Formats: sequence, structure tokens, C-alpha cells
Amino acid sequence: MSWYLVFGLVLFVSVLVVATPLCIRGDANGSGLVNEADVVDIVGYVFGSGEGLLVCNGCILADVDGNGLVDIGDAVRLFSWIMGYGGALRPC
Ligand SMILES: [Ca+2]
Repeated sequence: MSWYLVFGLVLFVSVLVVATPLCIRGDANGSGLVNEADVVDIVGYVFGSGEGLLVCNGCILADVDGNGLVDIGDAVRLFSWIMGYGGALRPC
């Protein structure tokens, strides 16, 4: 396999990854995982001590229930989901 072919393949895959970001509802901190840290970030945002909201392809990642608002209900919904209660999270 030539060097140019390998370089081209790596460049193609890199562009593909950049062009398709993961938009995971509930991943409030954008780490790529949904876990307790996201609950903490949502609570921090709601009570004014957190950072701004991450938006991915028009989807507010902290808006766990998808109602267009980010409030304490989103933190509760996410925590319940992490603990195994409630249904699947809505897709972005
Ligand atoms: Ca919401």
C-alpha cells in the first residue's frame, strides 16, 4: 500500500468524523458519554453556576426530555435514566 493511499484514507476518515459529530441527548458536557457528570452540569446550569449549553445540529444536549427548555426536570430525567428507570432518551 502506497504512502499516498494511506494518507488519503486517513484524511478521508478524519473529514468524515469531523463532518458527523455525535449528538447525544443528555451528554450535557459533550464528553461523548452520558453519565453523572452530565447531571451535575445540568444542575449547575439551572442554578446559574454552570457553563453554557452545548448545541449539536440544533439539539440542546442538556434538554433531556426534548421540550425545548432546560430545567431541573431534565436533570431528574437523566439521573433516572442513568439509574435504569424510564425509557430510552429521545434522539437528537
Ligand atoms: Ca427539557
